[in-house]
Amino acid sequence: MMQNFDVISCFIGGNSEQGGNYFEKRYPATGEVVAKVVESDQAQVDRAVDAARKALSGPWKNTTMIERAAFLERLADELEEHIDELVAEEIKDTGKPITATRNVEIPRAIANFRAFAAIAREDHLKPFQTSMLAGGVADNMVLRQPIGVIGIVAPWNLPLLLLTWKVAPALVCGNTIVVKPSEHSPRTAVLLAKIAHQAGLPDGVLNVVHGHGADAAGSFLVSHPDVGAITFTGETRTGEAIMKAAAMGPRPVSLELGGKNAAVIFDDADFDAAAAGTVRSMFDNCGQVCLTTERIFVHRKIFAPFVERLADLTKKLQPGDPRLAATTLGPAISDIQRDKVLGFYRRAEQEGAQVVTGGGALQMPASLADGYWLAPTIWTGLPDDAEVCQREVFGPCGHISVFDDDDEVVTRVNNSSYGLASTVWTKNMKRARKVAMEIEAGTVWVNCWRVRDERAAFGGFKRSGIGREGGTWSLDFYSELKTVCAYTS
Ligand code: NAD
Ligand code: 6OD
Repeated sequence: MMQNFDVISCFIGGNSEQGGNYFEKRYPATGEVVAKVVESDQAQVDRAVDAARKALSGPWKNTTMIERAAFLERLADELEEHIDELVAEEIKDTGKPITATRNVEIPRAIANFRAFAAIAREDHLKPFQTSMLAGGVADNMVLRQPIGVIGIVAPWNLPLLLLTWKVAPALVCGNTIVVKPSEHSPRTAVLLAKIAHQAGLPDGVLNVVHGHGADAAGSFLVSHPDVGAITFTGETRTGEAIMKAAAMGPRPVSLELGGKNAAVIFDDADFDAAAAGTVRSMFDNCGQVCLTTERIFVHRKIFAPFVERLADLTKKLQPGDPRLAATTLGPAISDIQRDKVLGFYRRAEQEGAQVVTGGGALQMPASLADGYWLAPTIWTGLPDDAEVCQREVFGPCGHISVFDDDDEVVTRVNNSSYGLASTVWTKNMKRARKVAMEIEAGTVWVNCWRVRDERAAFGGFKRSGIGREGGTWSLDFYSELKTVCAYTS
């Protein structure tokens, strides 16, 4: 049977590399084993880091930021040529619906290269002139230099999008990279590395290893002493383990972690837009986006009709074969994730939740019956300290609470250990501004959701992360800043 599987290899020093051990990868929509993936051991991770270290003194060393920006644009062109393949590979790993993958996710992943090319071109660090007591001046020039080998540990929910968000700025700053994609989504990382190599990236500049996280390839990578900085997107608890590993050195670490994001719908909101936007923010990617709304606060005056509208719109979601254009809801990434989410569903009901819609697994037609399908679920009636109002579920569900006034709702939104994102729906922009300033979150959307400009800062307050990505914040993370101070006369 094994010979029918795709074999997903590593990419090290410009070459595909097999491994001694493999693990099985299943297609989430059907549960079938569709690939075997290399489980990189310590020696393979060491080889990848060594290849990246050696590449630092190869032809890549002599490139300028402007040349690297031009390469990023060339790479974006090449990726566009391969868009169908990237879409197909991403779907095989994740079961994402094709329409969103083809129209949003993969194009946005490619756009990260164009965005960081533009950001690099516009980057100019300010010089300072110091007057010397003895006369004359010294010119202080602040310059960027690469850090060295960057270790990237990536999640499975938006695999290529979140990976290129790190690879693009790391490359434009002149670093070399070892990526460990999630064990659930290994394909597009390797395809990216191969396409980049074909587009002219020198051997060893972008390497990919595979495997699991704890006590496996992930931890081998982040604890490798030749990795100069570590960037991670994933769960908060994993972030804690990665930060401990980064302390050895110590090395800089960037952590984009979990969220328990709230939406606030005021009674003066555009009702239709708020309802449609909230449903999208709850169920996009089957709720598997760190920015997903899992807590919804609705003003008492519109509570009943709003809950009814959310339920109606939720029932219109179309679960089905991810390769069909009409499908709008895909499966969970794995049986473990599905069961974890079903555990939350069960305990919410035990805590007294009223199920407005959903509440269990989805019964699918025979061809999809063994996939990891979850009913999109809405609850009401729970207190703010209930489990599903506090812990990140990372599934297609959310709880709706009623509120009466602005100060009250801000306090309740902030009653969370997370602080990644929030959404506010109101036509009163003065109110929107005040509430946005008071909400403890790295991003607050007003009358929209998940609109992102790559030049803006992105990251979390509280347990949602450390550091910011985006624009020059990414350039700062991926470069050493050096001041050259020259006395000129
Ligand atoms: P995860 O933390 O389980 O895994 C992420 C990556 O870390 C995987 O590649 C995994 O193999 C690796 N890993 C796990 N343990 C490790 C260890 N001890 N050392 C090194 N690497 C290790 O996260 P996930 O399940 O892939 O993603 C879901 C979580 O990620 C959710 O909490 C979600 O909110 C969060 N997330 C956050 C953002 C953000 O931008 N803030 C984006 C996407 C996902
Ligand atoms: O959509 C984005 O740009 C983005 N950064 C999403 C992060 C999602 C985390 O799961």
